[in-house]
Amino acid sequence: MSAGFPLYSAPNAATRAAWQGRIDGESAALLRWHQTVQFIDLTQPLEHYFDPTICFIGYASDLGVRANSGRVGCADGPARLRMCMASLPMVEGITFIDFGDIVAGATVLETQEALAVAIEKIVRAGAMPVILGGGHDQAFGHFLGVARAIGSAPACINFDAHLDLRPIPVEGPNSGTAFTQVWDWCKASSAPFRYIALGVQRLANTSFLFTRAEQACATLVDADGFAIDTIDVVMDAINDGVDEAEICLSVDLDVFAAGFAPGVSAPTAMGIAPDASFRRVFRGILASGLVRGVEIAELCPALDIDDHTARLGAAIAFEVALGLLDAQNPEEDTDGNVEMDVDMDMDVDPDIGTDPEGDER
Ligand SMILES: [Mn+2]
Repeated sequence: MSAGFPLYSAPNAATRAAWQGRIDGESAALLRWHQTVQFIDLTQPLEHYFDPTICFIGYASDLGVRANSGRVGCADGPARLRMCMASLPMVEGITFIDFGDIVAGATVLETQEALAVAIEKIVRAGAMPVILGGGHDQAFGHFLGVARAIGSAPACINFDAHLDLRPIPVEGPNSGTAFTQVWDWCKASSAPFRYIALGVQRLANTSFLFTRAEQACATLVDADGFAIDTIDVVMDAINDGVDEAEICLSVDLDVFAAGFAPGVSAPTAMGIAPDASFRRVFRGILASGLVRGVEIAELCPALDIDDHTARLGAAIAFEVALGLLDAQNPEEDTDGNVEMDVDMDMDVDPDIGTDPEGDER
């Protein structure tokens, strides 16, 4: 803990212990994330990161899930994600830093504010924060930190079975209210609320919540939208919703079907698959170069089966690293399918699957 950085826990022995994994050698071509990740105390002055840099910060709190009557345990999510990311192969050109964790305070609001302080500092230093969750109440801290750093309201793109637009109870916010908080913040700041919810489940939200989404002028793509032949429609919808703003990108792991993501507070029977359709959309968003922060939310290790959900979260972090490279080098179309137009035109090439490099990863 530190004055100015409330509820912050700098990388410690447990943080380092999580980053253990296979060692094939020390040459660049053999390295894995755990061999190169740096540990930095966020309370220290940061250099400016001119090269692509991913900064992990854990949101080790399930206060919001508890307050939302969900199954608790996601406070252990950050540690498990680190363990599953440890042996991922190095992505050349990306620097990885672990800044430790935000830990739960007395209230959700206080914990969100602590995250916002950390995110603002990371974004101001020119790096890409990747929040390791943690309850989805983290999304408001994420938004707030980015908004303060860039001086405007970013768009929120949220892969989630749930709309997370619940009214805020008198007791305070919870894991189902983060985007209501963003909406309220935007109203209070006379800023547009740009909310794009992807993979939304009809059965996971009451019609009251869909009405609220309509009132908020949110862009919704339901789970059926994630088919290879509808990606261009999804991309157009995202483009329209983002409206050239900078982006906070959120992945609530319960957007995926329970078979892929059992280790979440609220599993989704018919969720989307982490397949090529999802990956093309996810990469397309990152390739825009407008993403200022990413979060992986709601991993609950105690409910997981053989780390399926934790590994999926780690795989998403890997996609972020690849996407960040794509965003840096838009002319090098390593993906092979998504046009990386810096004008935020994330249309998909109609010749899907014809590029021999397209399926390499
Ligand atoms: Mn959520």
